[in-house]
Amino acid sequence: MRGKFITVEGTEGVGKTTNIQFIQAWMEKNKLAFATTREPGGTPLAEQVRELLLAPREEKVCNTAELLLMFAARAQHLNQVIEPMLGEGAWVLCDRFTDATYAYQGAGRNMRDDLISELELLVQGSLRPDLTLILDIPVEIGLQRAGERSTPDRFELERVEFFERVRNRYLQIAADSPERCVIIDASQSIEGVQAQIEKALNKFLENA
Ligand code: Z5A
Repeated sequence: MRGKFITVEGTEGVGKTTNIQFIQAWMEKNKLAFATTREPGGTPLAEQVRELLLAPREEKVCNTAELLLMFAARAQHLNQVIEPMLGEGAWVLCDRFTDATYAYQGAGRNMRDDLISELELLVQGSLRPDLTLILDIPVEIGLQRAGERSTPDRFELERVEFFERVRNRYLQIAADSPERCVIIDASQSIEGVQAQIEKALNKFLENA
């Protein structure tokens, strides 16, 4: 049987990394074969593209180049990791996927949704996540959390308004796809956030 594809999304510092560890433990507890991966990245080539995308640089990266690099990394990741794992029956847990492109390149960079959906069709065909957990938090809190943790990458150097647009798009995606997306209130304590995640995962597993 084909595996399930679960993605975790949200704005900066929302706690994806922290909670992906919790989801891994939940999968082990439920004896599910799974692989954890991330975007951009997930293969040696795609990780190199990630480095290109995240490194702060003096040269302005044009929006089209950024969008194409995201989908180039995704094409490789799908071909080398995601599709084979799902085909073997493993669940795939992915830190960000195409919802991030609609949120960051679409809403953040003001790129047209129809261009993104054409690339989505080219690269993914009909593949979409089975479940997407959208961790939601006021932008200032997320940026504060992320800032305390590491030096900013090229995206984290953006203004607050950029991340407000990203956050609003994620909320819109959740409203448009309620059968796939669950919003998690990530402003709560780590225990509170993980209780919400566990509830969503248990419900998904019951129906899987
Ligand atoms: N990007 C894009 O533009 N288009 C695309 O299509 C894709 C990506 C796929 C890299 O993503 C960048 O790529 C991203 C969008 C762009 N922009 N940036 N930057 P990334 O996912 O690798 O990077 P990130 O969003 O910055 O994630 P992050 O910095 O790794 O943050 P996080 O994983 O969400 O947070 P965390 O490390 O788990 O937590 C941050 C801190 O908060 C840490 O100290 C925790 O201990 C703490 N924390 C976590 N939860 C809590 C709670 N509940 N209470 C208190 N403190 C907490």
